[in-house]
Amino acid sequence: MNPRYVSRESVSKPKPEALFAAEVYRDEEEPEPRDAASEEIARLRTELRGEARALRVALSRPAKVPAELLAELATLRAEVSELLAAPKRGDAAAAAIRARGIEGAAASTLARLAKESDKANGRDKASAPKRSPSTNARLRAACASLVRVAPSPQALANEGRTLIALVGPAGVGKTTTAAKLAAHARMARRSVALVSCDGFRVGAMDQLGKYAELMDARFHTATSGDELAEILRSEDADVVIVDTSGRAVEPDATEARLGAAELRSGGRLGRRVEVLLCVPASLRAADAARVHRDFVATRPTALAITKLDETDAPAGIAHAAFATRLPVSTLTAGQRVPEDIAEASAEAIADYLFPAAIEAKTDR
Ligand SMILES: Nc1nc2c(ncn2[C@@H]2O[C@H](COP(=O)(O)OP(=O)(O)OP(=O)(O)O)[C@@H](O)[C@H]2O)c(=O)[nH]1
Ligand SMILES: [Mg+2]
Repeated sequence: MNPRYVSRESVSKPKPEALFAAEVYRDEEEPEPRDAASEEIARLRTELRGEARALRVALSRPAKVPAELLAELATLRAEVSELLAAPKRGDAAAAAIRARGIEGAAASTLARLAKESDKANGRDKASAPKRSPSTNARLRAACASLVRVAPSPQALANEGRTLIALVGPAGVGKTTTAAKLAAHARMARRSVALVSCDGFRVGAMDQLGKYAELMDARFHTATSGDELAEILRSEDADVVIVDTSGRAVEPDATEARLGAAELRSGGRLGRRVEVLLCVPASLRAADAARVHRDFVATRPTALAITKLDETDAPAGIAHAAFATRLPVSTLTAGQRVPEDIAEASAEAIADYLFPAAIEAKTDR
């Protein structure tokens, strides 16, 4: 594990009510759509109108507005406003962002944040002249506004009773991350119970059961929401880790119970609940919103970015943070259990998205 990435000091506390840093939400008058973005804006607007109609219909019924719909609506709104503020081509920061594989509204947001820091710097210069930061430095600072960081469940598990659940698409590394977290908790002398909800894929329960055996952890399987709730209520291990299947979560799925008020409200479970939405570092912008929608029923609390070792341009960090508004708490970069896992930090995320090595290329 890289010791640079495990410092608790560099990890800021999450602010549940603030989805992004304040500057991301700055109100501004909508300029006229520019040619390059107008087609995409028109498409998103049509989609947004459709979502708004569906929302009105849902609101007119006594039933609650589905969380998936609200999540999608919020993403679409943010995408439209960011595309309206799309930067000009030829802008050095925009070119660097494209070169790192960051697309869509996440790219526009980063470019805008970098530009804003430019203006602020210009004002600074008038009063106290100093060398302006490089494009790379401005982009690294912009990353810190776009991608929030939350304390890792790895650290939280050492402090009190914790439930950590891993949700996300198939094959992204949920079970491996569960095993890494379990191993770290055992190394910190915490008692651990592993729970598998994955009765879908052949051998999935055995995979987690084998890890439980190796780590001297209790092991449970849950095939329904009721079974899962019962296990979570009765299990007294310090750390309970729930592994799930990689399918989109339907309301009657076992893992849908993770988002239920009976487990989440007012600490009724008697433990801190962390639901990690696992996404690959290579996640494309177009897929990030869908991943959020597919797993929002489990009410994720943070992102775990996996397979950072498999790409040189881990734009998925920016795409997932933008689409889900969740902070990043966990980074995994390899298959080794327990070594290849680290707590997220603003510095590590900036290093991945805009490494110092590209400074010379992006500098003005
Ligand atoms: N390179 C790399 N491989 C990883 C990482 N995390 C997991 N893997 C590998 O990815 C593959 C799938 O990992 P799993 O943990 O089984 O993924 P999963 O999300 O549980 O998969 P399903 O249960 O099928 O949805 C395995 O070969 C893991 O060793 C990582 O950070 N980097
Ligand atoms: Mg699995």
